[in-house]
Amino acid sequence: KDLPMAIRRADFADDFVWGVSTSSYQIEGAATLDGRVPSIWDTFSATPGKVRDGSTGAVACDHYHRWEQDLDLAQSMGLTAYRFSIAWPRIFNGRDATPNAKGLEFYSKLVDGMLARGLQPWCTLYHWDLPQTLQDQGGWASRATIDAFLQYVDVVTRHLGNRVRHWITHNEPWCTAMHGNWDGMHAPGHRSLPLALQVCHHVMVSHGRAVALIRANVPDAQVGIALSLHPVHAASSSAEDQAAVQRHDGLRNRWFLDPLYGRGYPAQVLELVGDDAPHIEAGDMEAIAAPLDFLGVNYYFPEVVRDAPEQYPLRSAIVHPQGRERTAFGWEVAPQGMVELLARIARDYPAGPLYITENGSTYEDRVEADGSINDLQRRDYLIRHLAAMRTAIASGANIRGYFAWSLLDNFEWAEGYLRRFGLTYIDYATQERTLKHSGHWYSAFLHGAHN
Ligand code: GBH
Repeated sequence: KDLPMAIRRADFADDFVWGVSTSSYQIEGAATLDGRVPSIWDTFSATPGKVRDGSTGAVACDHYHRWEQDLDLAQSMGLTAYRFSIAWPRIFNGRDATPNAKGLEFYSKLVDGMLARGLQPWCTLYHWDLPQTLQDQGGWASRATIDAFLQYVDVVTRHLGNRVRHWITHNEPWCTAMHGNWDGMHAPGHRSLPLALQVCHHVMVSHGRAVALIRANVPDAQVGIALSLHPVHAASSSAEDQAAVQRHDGLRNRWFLDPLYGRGYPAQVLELVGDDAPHIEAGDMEAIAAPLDFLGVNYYFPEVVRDAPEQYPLRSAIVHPQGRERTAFGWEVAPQGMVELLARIARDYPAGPLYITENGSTYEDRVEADGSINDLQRRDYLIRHLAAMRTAIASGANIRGYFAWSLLDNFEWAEGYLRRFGLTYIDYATQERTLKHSGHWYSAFLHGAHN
């Protein structure tokens, strides 16, 4: 297959990690099987008005039953790694101290399946599916959830630690905290800034304490966290808009990066939020700053902001300038933003190895008469972001791997099944999987085809 741009796998290091990412609630389905209890996403998605097409993840891609086929597909693409997440509600029901053996068995089989296919397992411990029973006891707003998380992490890492070396504690704490509790777009759907900041703090403490626990349980562990980071740009060159960028960046990016690297929460944001700041206990900030083996960066798009004095607390507002290339979601397509973001992390933080743990796009895929799936825009998005990564590496960024979001079309949270991010098309009526043009391109790239 001809590649439309001169980029080759050989442009990257031999041991560069080439992966795809998925998450449990978005693909597994089998929501009531083998002892799985409801998660906050089962509750939220079943609440009218929360998910745009009224759908839930009850069936999703039925990956729980079709995982062998899905891993076969990943292997056939020539991938070297597979990032997945564990559904906490398959392991603990939020009441009993004993884990659910059937849940552990599923992930044990899944991991063995990856290893048998030459796929390095990258395990995310929390990709948003909190057991509903724990939410009923206060969820992440309660410190008790930190302890429950550690108990879950302990069991999972003891069970899989002899086969899984790469661990990601949390996926995108910003989304867990802010979409879940500030704008209410995600489960559990609250709308309170102080609540969101407290949740955020507990999630970050649970991250830091999990790092130590994983190291204790897994010989030779590589532990990191996956943050959703955005370059932040000013709507204009005015001094006011430039200052708004600093404030916005403070909560979007530095709120996570600064404490992870031992600098505490940014003073500027603490001042802006005043009494809405989280309650912090002795030792918390030290816990959050536990040294990491790598940082996972989920990169999708830059944000453009303007000064907006009426907006609490950041006095900034996101704007959507006309005339820019965008995906069907309205997210700006900006490969250069990834270069900028990676350079900024390397400049401002002692971050060590970086991995792009997610990057991807949603478009209206065209099903052609011959059954092939035409997604040339997604293919170009992928190529241009790989080229951007090559540029970033050439200028010194320590990037060791790339995970495309996502292997499969899946349950896209508040958008339900309306948004497809997969390199593989899912016909939800039949659960048939068809590699899209983008997936064929990635596969050809990985198999060393070149133009
Ligand atoms: C990732 O989050 C998730 O990890 C993954 O599960 C998800 O499927 C994937 O992205 C694709 O969405 O400006 O109103 O559109 C991406 C994080 C989610 C953060 C959307 C910014 C902005 C909402 N982003 N959010 S809006």
